[in-house]
Amino acid sequence: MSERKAFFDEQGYYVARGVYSPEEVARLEAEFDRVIQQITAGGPSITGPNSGEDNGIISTVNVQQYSAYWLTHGLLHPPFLDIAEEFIGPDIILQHSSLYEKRKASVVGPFRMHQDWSYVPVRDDTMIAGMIYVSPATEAMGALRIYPGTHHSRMEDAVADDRGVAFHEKYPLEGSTVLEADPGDVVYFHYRTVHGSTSNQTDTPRKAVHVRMFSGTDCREDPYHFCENLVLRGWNHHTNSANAIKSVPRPAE
Ligand SMILES: O=C(O)CCC(=O)C(=O)O
Repeated sequence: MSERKAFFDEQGYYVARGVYSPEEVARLEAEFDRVIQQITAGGPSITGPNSGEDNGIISTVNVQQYSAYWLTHGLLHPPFLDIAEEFIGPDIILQHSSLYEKRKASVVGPFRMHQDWSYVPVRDDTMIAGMIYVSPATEAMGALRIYPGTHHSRMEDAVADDRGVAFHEKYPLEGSTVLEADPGDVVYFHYRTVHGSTSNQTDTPRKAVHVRMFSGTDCREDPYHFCENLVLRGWNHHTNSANAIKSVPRPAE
């Protein structure tokens, strides 16, 4: 087992430095900015989940539905997938990606501590995120924060909203480990790793794309939950002629 894999298995995260070259980051950032322009053209109300003027977040899911360069040179970038493969094996399926631009704001949060598993549970818990940075992410800019080693169990109430009062008392934003990063770095973390982030206190936007991936031998607990189901590497062992269609109709109740 590689040292990287041993670290990831024990700590639930890994910060990979310089996965993308400065030239690649420049193009990825330009296309990131174009996405932001496109989704804000009609005003902030058309932007995606977690967006809000008060929390400084502009977001959308699925950057690969906007930009071919992000698909071919971001998500399919061989060094990016080589590291993911060390963690979840040779069959890598895209659940979805999330683009977040975090601008200056003064709210607490905007991502209170949580685990991701309850939002997209998969049977064998192979889901990870690879968070690709195309800007710097310092503590003041609201870099990702985690509690190392918390991925060993699914915790109930580990959600970012007010349902998990006891959880938020146990895992406050203060006291967590800040994972600062440079453009081109990737922060990988397991979907049970407790994570969150504060708002950006600076005038420099923090720009990142989270790529959520699971093993092709694993499968979603809820087959009706939205999923790109795109094979980034290897094989999807659970695709069949019924679920290969993009939108699976929910049966009538
Ligand atoms: O981008 C961040 O700072 C955190 C995002 C997050 O926690 C999430 O998408 O689950």
